[in-house]
Amino acid sequence: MKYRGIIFDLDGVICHTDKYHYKAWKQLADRLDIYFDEQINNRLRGVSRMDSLEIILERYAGAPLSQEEKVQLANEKNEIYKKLLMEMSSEDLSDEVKTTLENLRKLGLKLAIGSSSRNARLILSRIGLEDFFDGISDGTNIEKSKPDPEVFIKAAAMVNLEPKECLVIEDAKAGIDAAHNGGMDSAGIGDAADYSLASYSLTRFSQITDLIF
Ligand code: B16
Ligand code: MG
Repeated sequence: MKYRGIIFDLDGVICHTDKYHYKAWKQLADRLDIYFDEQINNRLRGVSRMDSLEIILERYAGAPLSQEEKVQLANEKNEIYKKLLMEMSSEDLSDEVKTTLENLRKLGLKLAIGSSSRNARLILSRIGLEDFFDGISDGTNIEKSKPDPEVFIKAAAMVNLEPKECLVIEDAKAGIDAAHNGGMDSAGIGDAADYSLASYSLTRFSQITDLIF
């Protein structure tokens, strides 16, 4: 086998939380009278919460905000987002993703999460995967967010593998950059499928199995 472990991004790869991020940021943006649309929301893919807020605030015309006020705004968005996550259930895990994960496990591969989200464990529990992965590296155990490779290097260490023994699956260009910066192969899916820095391009999640040998 070419790899001994697979590191999966969470949002946009294992499941889809974009619509909840969108609704929560939109509610905050409306309250602050900031223009926000789906196109701006797309720029938030894979980006940390505070960096996402900075993107939203590019169109803010009010008085300058202190760091403390920014943290409060990010918290406000997160509370709205967490309430929306309660709408998620095991039905938000597709049969294709579930079956592919089970097949990869049967091949003896270590399976880990490498997500920027500080809500990764909550999301995994909503979709019934809280105990499935061999390692979960997320926004709670990193100092630098993607495109820094820290989240993936820590995920590899959690499953006792060298980064180069792992394949990263990502839907965000920042995530493909992170894998590249960590010297890891990556497969782009969704928004990152056509990104030139990705080692492979996926049109379907189930194609991951074809990349192992
Ligand atoms: P949170 P991923 C990322 O997750 C999302 O794609 C991105 O939109 C979000 O801003 C980021 O997590 C932080 O999320 O506010 O929950 O900590 O794609 O890296 O799994
Ligand atoms: Mg993602």
